[in-house]
Amino acid sequence: MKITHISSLACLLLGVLFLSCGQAKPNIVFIYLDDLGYGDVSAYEAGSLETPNMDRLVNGGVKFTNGYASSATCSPSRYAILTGTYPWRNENAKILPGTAPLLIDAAQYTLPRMLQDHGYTTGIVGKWHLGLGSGDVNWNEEISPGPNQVGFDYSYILAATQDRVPTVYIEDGQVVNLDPNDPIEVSYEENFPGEPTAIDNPELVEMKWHHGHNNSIINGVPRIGFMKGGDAAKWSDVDMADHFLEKAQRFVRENATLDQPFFLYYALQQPHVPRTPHPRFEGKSGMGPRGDVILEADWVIGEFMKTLEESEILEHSLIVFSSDNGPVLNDGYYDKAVEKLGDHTPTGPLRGGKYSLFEAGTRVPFATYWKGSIDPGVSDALVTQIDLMASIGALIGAEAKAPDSQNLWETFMGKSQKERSEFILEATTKTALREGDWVMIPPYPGPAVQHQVNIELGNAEEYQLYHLEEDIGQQHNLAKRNPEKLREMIKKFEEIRGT
Ligand code: NG6
Ligand code: CA
Repeated sequence: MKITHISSLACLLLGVLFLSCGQAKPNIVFIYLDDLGYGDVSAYEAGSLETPNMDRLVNGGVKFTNGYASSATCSPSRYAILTGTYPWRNENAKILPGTAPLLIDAAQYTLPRMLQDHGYTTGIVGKWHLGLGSGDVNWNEEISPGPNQVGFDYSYILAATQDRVPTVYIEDGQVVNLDPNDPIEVSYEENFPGEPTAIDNPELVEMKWHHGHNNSIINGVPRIGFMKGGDAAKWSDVDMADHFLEKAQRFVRENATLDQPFFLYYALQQPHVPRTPHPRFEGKSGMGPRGDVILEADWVIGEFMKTLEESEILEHSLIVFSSDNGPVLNDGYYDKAVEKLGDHTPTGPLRGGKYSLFEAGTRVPFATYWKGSIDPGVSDALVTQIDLMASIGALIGAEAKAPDSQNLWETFMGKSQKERSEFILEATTKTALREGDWVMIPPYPGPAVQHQVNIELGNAEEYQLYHLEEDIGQQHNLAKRNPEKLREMIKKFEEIRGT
C-alpha cells in the first residue's frame, strides 16, 4: 500500500483501514472470461499463445495459483461470484437454457446490491446466463426480473450463451433494435413451423455442428434452441467483442468523472463456442478460431485498460481477472480447436477440463490488479470467487450477508497468505472437497470420460484422494494409502454438504 493512498499518516499509525480515512472507494471491475483455461494465459503457462494484456494484469497484480471458480460450468459459477453462495445450495444452479427463469431470488443479497448500498453505480456488460423473468418471458416486452432487479443499475447483456437463442442483446430489460412488427418467439421444446433448422436445412449451415447445436440457424451458425422473428435485433457474432467493448468503455467514461465509484462486471464471451473472431483476428493464432478469439479477448482487455488510463482512473480501480470455468476444445462445433492445438496446453499442468471434478474444471486464471495499491506478486493461497463478496465488503465497510463467502481481503491485496481452509468445488451438480493441499473426490456413477468433448470428468467407483502439492496432475490416487486422511475428509465433506 502506498502512502499516497492514505489521507494522513496518523491513520496508518492508528492501524485504521485506509478507506476509513477519507480515501475514496475504488472502482471495481471484474473481467470475467468464459471457458478460459489455467494454461491459456501466457503468464500462467508459457505456451504458444501470447496474451500480453492478460499478462499485464496477472504479472502486475497478485497472480493466484490456487484460485478457483466455484463450478466447472458457467451458470453455477456466475451465481456464486454474484451471491457469495455455494452454487450447490441452489438446486437450479445448472447450465441454463435461454428461457430459464432468473436463478437469483430477487430478495437475495448480491455483490452488486451490496455495492449499490454503499454508493456504487453498478453495471454489467456481456454474458449473463443466470436466467431472466419468472418462467414465461415475452421477449417483446420488458424482460424482468433480470440483472437490474438484483443490483445492477445498468445492464447490456446476452441472455444465456453465444450458442443459445435468443441471439439478441438486451439493454436494461429491452431487446435492442427490436422491430415490433417482427416479434421474437423462443422455445427450447419445439421448432416454429416453417423455420429452418440445422437438421432440416444443412445447406444453410456455415459452422458445422459436432454434438448438440442443431436447432435454429442464425448467421449461418446452428444454435441450441428455436427462435423465430427479431431479425433486426439479431447480433453479429463477429462484432460481438467490439460491441461489448464499446459498451464497457462507455460505461467507464460515463462514470469516471462522477464522484461516485462504479462496479463493472465485464463478462466477455470468449473463448466459449461458437468461436467467431472478428476478421482482424482470423488466423492470427495459428490455432484456429479458439486461439484467435483468445487473442481477440486479450486485445479487448488491452483496449479496456487504455480507457481506464485515459479516464485517469486506473489507480483508483481494482480489477479482478478470472474465468468462469476451465477449458474445452471441442464443445459442439467442428472448429479445428483440437486439430490445430499444437503444443498449446489450455489446462496447463492440470487434469480434466470444463465439466470436470478434476482441477482443470475449476482452477482458473485468477488475479487482482490495482495499480499503485497492489504490489506484483504470486500467491499460492487457496482463494475462490465466492470470497470476493465478503472481501470486497471488508474493503468498503459493507456487510456481505453471505456466509459461504470468506473475507480474504488482505490476501487479495497481496498483503497476507491467509486462505480458505477448505472449499467444496462443483461440476455438473457433483461435488468434491479441497482441504489444504488435498482434494477428495467421492465416488460417482457415470462415464470416466465425456467422449464428445474428450474430457475426464472425475467419475469413479471408488474414492479418490490426491495431494496437489506433490501431484498437481492428479495421477496418484492416495485414498487406499491414507485411510485416516480419507475418513477425515469424508467427514468434513459431509458436514459441509449437510448429507
Ligand atoms: C452444453 C453445450 C455446450 C455449452 C455448455 C454451456 C451441448 C451439447 N453442449 O450443454 O456447447 O454451451 O452447455 O457452457 O449442447 S457454459 O460455459 O455456459 O457452462
Ligand atoms: Ca463457461
